[in-house]
Amino acid sequence: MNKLVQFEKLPDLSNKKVGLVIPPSPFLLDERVFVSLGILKVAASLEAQKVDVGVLDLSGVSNYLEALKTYLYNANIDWIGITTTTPQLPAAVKIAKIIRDLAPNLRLVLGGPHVTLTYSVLKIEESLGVKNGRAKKAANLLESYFDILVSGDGEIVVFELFKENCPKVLDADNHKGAYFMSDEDYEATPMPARHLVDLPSYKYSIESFNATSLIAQLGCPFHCGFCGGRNSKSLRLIRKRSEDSIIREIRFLYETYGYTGFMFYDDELNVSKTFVKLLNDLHDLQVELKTEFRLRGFIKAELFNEEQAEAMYRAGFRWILSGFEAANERILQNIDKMATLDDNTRVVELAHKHKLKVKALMSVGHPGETRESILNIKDWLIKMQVDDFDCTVITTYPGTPYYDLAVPNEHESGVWTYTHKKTGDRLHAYELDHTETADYYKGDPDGGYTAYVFTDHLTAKEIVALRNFVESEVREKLNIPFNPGNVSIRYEHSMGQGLPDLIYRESCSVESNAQI
Ligand code: B12
Repeated sequence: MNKLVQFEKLPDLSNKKVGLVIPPSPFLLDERVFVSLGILKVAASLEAQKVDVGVLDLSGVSNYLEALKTYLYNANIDWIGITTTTPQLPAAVKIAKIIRDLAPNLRLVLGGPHVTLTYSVLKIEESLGVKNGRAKKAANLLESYFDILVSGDGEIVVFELFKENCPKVLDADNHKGAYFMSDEDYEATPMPARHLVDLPSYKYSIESFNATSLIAQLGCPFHCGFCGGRNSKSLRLIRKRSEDSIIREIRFLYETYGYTGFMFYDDELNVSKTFVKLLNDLHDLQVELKTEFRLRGFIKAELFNEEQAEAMYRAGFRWILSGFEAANERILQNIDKMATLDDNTRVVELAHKHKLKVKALMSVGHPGETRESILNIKDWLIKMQVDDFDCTVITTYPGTPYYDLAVPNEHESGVWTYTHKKTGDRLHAYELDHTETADYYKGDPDGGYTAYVFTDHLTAKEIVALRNFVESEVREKLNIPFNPGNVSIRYEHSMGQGLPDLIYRESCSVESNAQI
């Protein structure tokens, strides 16, 4: 039986009104490419119970605090919820301060990946008997800014937020708890409430097909050292929904918005045992609709095979993306990537054989990283003739094994050191206050990168310089142009007064500004 049956026991919520906020991400080159689907899943769950939900989407709004003030002035809501990743946290905190000032009695809730990950590290600290460790301090800071913190799946737990005596921290990241979605719950929860944001203002295309994103399946069972959520059940355990449910969402996006391009944001599509069935169903849908789709998504290298490649092409994939990360066996081992360099090479060959282009996702700043291991990336990308690539400097956010398993450096205060259990290679990271520093690894590639990590062989600055060198060399040799596509929008103040909800639903009320 699914946990959603508890909805039937809910009191009537039809007179309730909730505001949900997507903070800006000024560190992204273009904030209106992919919408935050997680908070829209929460919105959909609320709407299914007749709650009146408004979404204040501040993505790409440069004067977002002005927009927030107007929203608060007009909104008559029962509580307000903000979503946040770690680099969005400084903006989320600024938003929280304004809300505290202007609406001191409004219940202020924070959810999203940063909360989930912070509390997942706290569980590790507690299990090790660590008192007042860095996760505890980070959690205390969050608890000082927000009334309620929600970790994990939002769809079921969100109804607790209407209760007067709601606990300070709601743990929906516990797979044995009442709020954690099973496959059955995942199937039963409504798709993201995309109608609450101005979806057409998010611009993305796949091979000129107007595109949007969706998630077919949750969770990644692997344990790459740089990746957030390896100790979080909601980010780690696979939750599947039926192919029918995925096809329904795609059909809806096609019929409602006219999208024919779909970016799957599943961590890896091919961990699903029924991936090929999904691909066949996608093909059949296009036959039925007498249209063609273009699709894009991530695959796990060592699981990729001929059957998948063939079915992917047939379903409309022309690109695959894979987090190869490194081109050096020892670094791959230090990442705990599972895939070997041979696996990665095989993926590119297999994809090209099936006319699939490859975007190689690479990263530097791993334990034991050297000048040579970074230059290996350049050589491998050029040798494999990849069609596109991305090379970032890693960030040790809370919830990544590089953060969770690090200990204070014995020589340098303010530095934490992760040591790989087998090779003994080390990664050092500067301690950061994530409420203040938008630690990111994808900024302005033209000199805008900051690294907060270093190894025994390379300083943070050297890692950045080598990354920049790899980027420019590979782009030049493979003739891959860099496309910054920076669009920012300004909240149009005069039109906003009195119509706060509509401001963000209709593109006519935001002024498209500054093509930089
Ligand atoms: C799609 C995606 C993107 C897209 C869209 C971003 C977005 N905001 O959705 C793009 C490409 C833009 C992107 C960029 C980045 N991403 Co990203 N991304 C993802 C990915 C693959 C899926 C996100 C998703 O939709 N998940 C599914 C939904 C259902 O989950 P959810 O968002 O967590 O929401 C649920 C709960 O958190 C909760 N919830 C969320 N908000 C709220 C609010 C309230 C009030 C409540 C009650 C509950 C609640 O309920 C939701 C439904 O269950 C995740 C990995 C993953 N599998 O989740 C990484 C992930 C979120 N990204 C991550 C990172 C690191 C980044 C970047 C920093 C990378 C970069 N190179 O720059 C940037 C930062 C972007 C930003 N704006 O902050 C990390 C975040 C780590 C962290 N510490 O925050 C993740 C977790 C990947 C990882 N495993 O490390 N990303």
